Amino acid sequence: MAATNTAGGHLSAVQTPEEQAGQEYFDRVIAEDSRIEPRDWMPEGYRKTLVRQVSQHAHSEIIGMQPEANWITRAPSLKRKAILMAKVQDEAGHGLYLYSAAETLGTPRHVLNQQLLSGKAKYSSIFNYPARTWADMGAIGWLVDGAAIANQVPLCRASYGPYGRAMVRICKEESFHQRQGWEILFELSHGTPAQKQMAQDAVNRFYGPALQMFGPPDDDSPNSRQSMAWNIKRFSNDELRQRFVDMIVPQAEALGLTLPDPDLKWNEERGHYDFGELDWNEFKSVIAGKGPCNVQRMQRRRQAHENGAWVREAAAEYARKEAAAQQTADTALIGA
Ligand code: BYC
Repeated sequence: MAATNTAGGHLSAVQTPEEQAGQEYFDRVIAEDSRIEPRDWMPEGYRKTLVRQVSQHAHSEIIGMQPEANWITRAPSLKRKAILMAKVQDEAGHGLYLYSAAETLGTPRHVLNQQLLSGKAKYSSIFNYPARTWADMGAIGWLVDGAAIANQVPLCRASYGPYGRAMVRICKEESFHQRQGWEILFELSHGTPAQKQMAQDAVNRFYGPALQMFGPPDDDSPNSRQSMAWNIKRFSNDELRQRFVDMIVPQAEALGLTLPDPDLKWNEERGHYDFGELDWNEFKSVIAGKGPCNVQRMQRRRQAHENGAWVREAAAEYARKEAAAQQTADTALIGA
């Protein structure tokens, strides 16, 4: 009969001596709050959870390029265009670090990619909303990247080494992204009344979906408990959401903008801001594929994948030729 240990690992009666030793090492590393590395033994559930979370995160970065790429050609100045292009390129980089981290767990990149293209794998709900105006670039930077930072800074300490290390670099770049969003909104909110209104509209549209990025409420989050026991997640979805709300309320005041929640108010007793219930039916519908842009986002991704086929073929052919040339050189060396 299988039993579960404190770290959520599986102490099965049928474990081989090697597996038992691996399990003991794993449990010790988790208890010491240290790191598991790719060659270490790990429970299947731990590996699966990480592949799921890390690859979904990678897919989010890649799909997340679309709403902003949509504004590169319409950015209001050369400087803004250059900054936005750099940001979108950073998202591609984040996707690559994360796919690489996921690959160290044994699932090849093309399989992960296939899971995205077939619609089997999820990506963040937030990227299924349209970016309607230039102010949305500000709201995405400030709120979406802000939420991403609040969620991802604790992931720098995730127990799986390659994931935690990838997150360190990602978080550094995300803080620049958030600053650029803040700056766009600050300029608009201190511009003409029409510009200020445009900034307010963008914040009104992105506030709720940004808060939903942290995932469902804790009592409706099937994965949190185990992920926290394994030191993958350090805080629950609701804890991080609260932390984010507490952070953005004074920032909104500094921007001269309001957050669209009549229930938002300081709670002296809790030492936190109270905030209203989010629309969880909308959240469920978006992650079920029925958000405003799900179909468009997936169509674009599939099209981009097909358009990139010649690059993959050329790279594979180049690698084949290099390997053949190397083999010829090695043979010549042996013969000499
Ligand atoms: N959207 O048990 P739960 C970025 C799913 S990229 C869609 O709480 P977990 C950025 C969840 O996957 C932002 N699905 O799950 C990029 C699970 O379904 P499955 C992405 C969501 O894993 C470009 C089910 O709901 N960030 O920041 O413990 C430009 C139950 O949830 C969402 C990351 O991926 C959602 N919002 O916690 C700018 C960070 N929320 O898989 C910015 C890493 C939940 O069981 N990921 N689901 O079928 C995490 O921290 C965690 O995976 C989550 C969810 C907090 C997201």
